[in-house]
Amino acid sequence: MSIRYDWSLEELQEMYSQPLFELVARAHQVHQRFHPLAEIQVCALISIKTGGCPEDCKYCSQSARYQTAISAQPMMEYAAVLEQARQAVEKGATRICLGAAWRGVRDNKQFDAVLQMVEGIRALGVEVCCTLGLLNEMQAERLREAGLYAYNHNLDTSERFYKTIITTRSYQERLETMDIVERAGLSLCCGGIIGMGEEPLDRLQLLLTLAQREPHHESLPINRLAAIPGTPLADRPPIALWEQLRFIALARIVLPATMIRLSAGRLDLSLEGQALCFFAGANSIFFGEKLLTVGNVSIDRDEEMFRILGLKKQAAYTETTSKIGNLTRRDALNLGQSKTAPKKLNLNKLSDAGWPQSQGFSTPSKPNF
Ligand code: SAM
Ligand code: DTB
Ligand code: SF4
Repeated sequence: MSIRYDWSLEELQEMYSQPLFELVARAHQVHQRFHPLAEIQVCALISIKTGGCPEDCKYCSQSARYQTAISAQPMMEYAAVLEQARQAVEKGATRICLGAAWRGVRDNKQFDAVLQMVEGIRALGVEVCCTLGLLNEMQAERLREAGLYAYNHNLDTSERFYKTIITTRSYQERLETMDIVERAGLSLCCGGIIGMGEEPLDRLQLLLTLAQREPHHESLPINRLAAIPGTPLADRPPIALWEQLRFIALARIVLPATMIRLSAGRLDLSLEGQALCFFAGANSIFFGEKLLTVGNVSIDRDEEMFRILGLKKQAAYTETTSKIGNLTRRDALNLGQSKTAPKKLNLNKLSDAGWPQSQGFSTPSKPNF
């Protein structure tokens, strides 16, 4: 069972169209091989600069172009951010993500303030992540020097569908920022939104774009669209759990070592629905009553879910117990390297126990595309 970078769209289509249990069974085998099954990474979000964003992302409550309940707020003060982070850590979060409603980072006092926040939160002993929009090399370097561990920058969907959702920046600009993040030695968190009206093919194309990057990135957030009143996507119907499950399972198969985060939209899922998502390969969540601007599952309910399912919160910077050949998951993803361009892995070193496909999983003769 090795990490592959040469997946084709046809292979993804075939797997996606398998009977659900066959797809999920295969994903679960991969999950078991690469991750401790009972461990869930717990992250917390802090919206340090909310609202008033110049971008036109059709899903977002924070775009100044749409009449939503969110208005532009001043940037949060250092002390308030640190206090929120401290409380989240006390409740078990091991990664704190700071979000700003910016098109991108500018070299100004606000960025200096973000660097201070990163330093302060890093000193709490947890992983710090930022999502601040587009970024240049110098800014990525300064973030890393301040102690930043990860940077979230989502592709959101396929390049084709992206153009119908965002017109103020290109897919190519997003890809360039992703490269800058990785070249600076930061861990890349990149995922998307499902349920915006895209075709399954768009979701597959997003996965293919990510799975063909070498080495694979560390973390894939999967957001169910939070349909925000006032945005152009306000009336989108919720996506079926079955579509989400297929997407998670496929992501687990093509990005075996990557963390998969059940991000926006957990409030729409029952405990049983979430359990299925974890079984199919999800292994991270956002903890806390609020995401950036919308509500999230209460901590009490999440604690109850952890208890019922026997889940444990993953420690920060954890080397998972599963080994990939003689490499740890983090080695395999080439994490923790700094400054230099990501080095290519010698995959011949990885043990190959054979893909589950050799175990008789059938694929339907006619994929549903
Ligand atoms: N402004 C920065 C950017 O766009 O990269 C960072 C913040 S932005 C809110 C981070 C991510 O949140 C987006 O890329 C999108 O995937 C997700 N997101 C925003 N609004 C959402 C919504 N209504 N439903 C689901 N996900 C959403
Ligand atoms: C990500 O992919 N999801 C998080 C995090 N990265 C920044 C944000 C979810 C936002 C949900 C909508 C809101 O709260 O406004
Ligand atoms: Fe701005 Fe980010 Fe929202 Fe787009 S997703 S409008 S860039 S805050």
